[in-house]
Amino acid sequence: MRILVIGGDGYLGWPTALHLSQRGHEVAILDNLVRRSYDHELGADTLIPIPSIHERVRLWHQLTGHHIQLYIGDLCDYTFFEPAFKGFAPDAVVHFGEQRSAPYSMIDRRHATYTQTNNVVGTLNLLYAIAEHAPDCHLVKLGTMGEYGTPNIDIEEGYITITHNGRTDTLPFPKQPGSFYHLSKVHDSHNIMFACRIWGIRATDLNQGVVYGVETDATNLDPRLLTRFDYDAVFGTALNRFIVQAVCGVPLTVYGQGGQTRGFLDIRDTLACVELALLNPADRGEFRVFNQFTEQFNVLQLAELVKHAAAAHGINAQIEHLENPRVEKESHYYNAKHQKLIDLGLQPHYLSDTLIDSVMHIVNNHKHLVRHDTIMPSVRWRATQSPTHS
Ligand code: NAD
Ligand code: USQ
Repeated sequence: MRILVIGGDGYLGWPTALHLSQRGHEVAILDNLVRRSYDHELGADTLIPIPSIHERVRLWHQLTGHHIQLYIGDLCDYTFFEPAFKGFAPDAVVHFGEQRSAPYSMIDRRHATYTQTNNVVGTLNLLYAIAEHAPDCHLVKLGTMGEYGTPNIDIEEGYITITHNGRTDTLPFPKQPGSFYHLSKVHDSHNIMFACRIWGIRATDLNQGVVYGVETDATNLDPRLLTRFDYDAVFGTALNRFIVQAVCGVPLTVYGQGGQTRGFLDIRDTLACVELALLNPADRGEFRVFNQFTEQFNVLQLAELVKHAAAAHGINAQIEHLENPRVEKESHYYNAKHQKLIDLGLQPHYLSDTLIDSVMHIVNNHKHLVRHDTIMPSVRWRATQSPTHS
């Protein structure tokens, strides 16, 4: 297949592009490298240094003989994107290319509007390009489990069958997202569903949980191929952050009671799920939703798992309950279905001490690069006193 990976310079996009290239697909990466600019803005950096995207692709070619084509530019700029899309003529597109941090979207008005404009307009451009130039192309879009929020009922995979006043219908599952970022994903889902209905596009929305881990088969071929690793309070995600904190002797930053339950998955399973979606495409006109995670944990359980794994290395990690900077339920019912990818053949990598150990090992090798001032949360959901200041 000819597969365009949008956002292929990011945490998940880069290893996915390598994985698909290794499997013999013709892969192109399209990215405007804005993720690297967020780091400059925030004074943060990936813990694992990453070469430029041109260097990465050159190295991949040297090591494996596989060529990855590069398109550097903005998905939101249709004068750039349309010719790039037509030139590559993909059979499938994997769309990772969005601003993906909830705290970043909550910094102020400017960051909220940037996030929603970037994400919603980018996806709309992609939908138009598919409809106009490659109507058979399969869109595999990275959504998020956070679209659903934490309702007091089981979460289904995309749709729920409801009987109301004696009539029954199958409708999109209700959405109660927890940040302007998560809301951008909800808007995307509605736009994609509508495009499938009116233009007959085929699309799979992968409502992914929180990803942890670093290494994949392809990136392990050479240390310079490793993907980025974020641990700062804006872009770092829970488990990755806790591991860095344990290695650095900083208390693990559990927000509030830590009862917030989420779906989690190993980065290797992200790659496997995307590949399964690509190999089993949606039908024309179908908007398919898969819940993409393998296990549920609450935040305190995760911190305790890290504390336990750290003890085996002689580290006495402390857990600190910080005042929660977010507005979210800290104790709630959570039972999300995640059967469809298993039915397609997913064999999950469950979270284990071995995985935590291997991430700890990599983190330890880069410990001297940790920027301690980026660890504590600074973005607060309710912080805005005067919404006109930005
Ligand atoms: P990331 O920020 O590391 O990568 C995103 C990439 O997209 C970056 O390289 C960035 O430069 C690029 N990009 C952003 N806007 C663009 C634009 N307008 N044009 C071109 N390129 C653009 O994020 P990630 O962690 O790899 O996540 C990828 C996707 O998966 C996101 O859509 C995210 O919402 C989703 N997701 C991530 C996680 C997670 O835990 N990391 C969990 C669930 C869902
Ligand atoms: N949390 C802590 N301490 C920390 C960091 C986070 O207690 O130091 C808590 C948060 O309050 C939240 C939970 O851990 O309850 C998850 O937070 P996170 O930062 O790990 O993940 P989140 O903000 O939900 O976002 C990440 C990705 C996003 C993706 C989402 C999947 O950044 O792109 O969409 O995971 S999901 O959570 O299923 O919506």
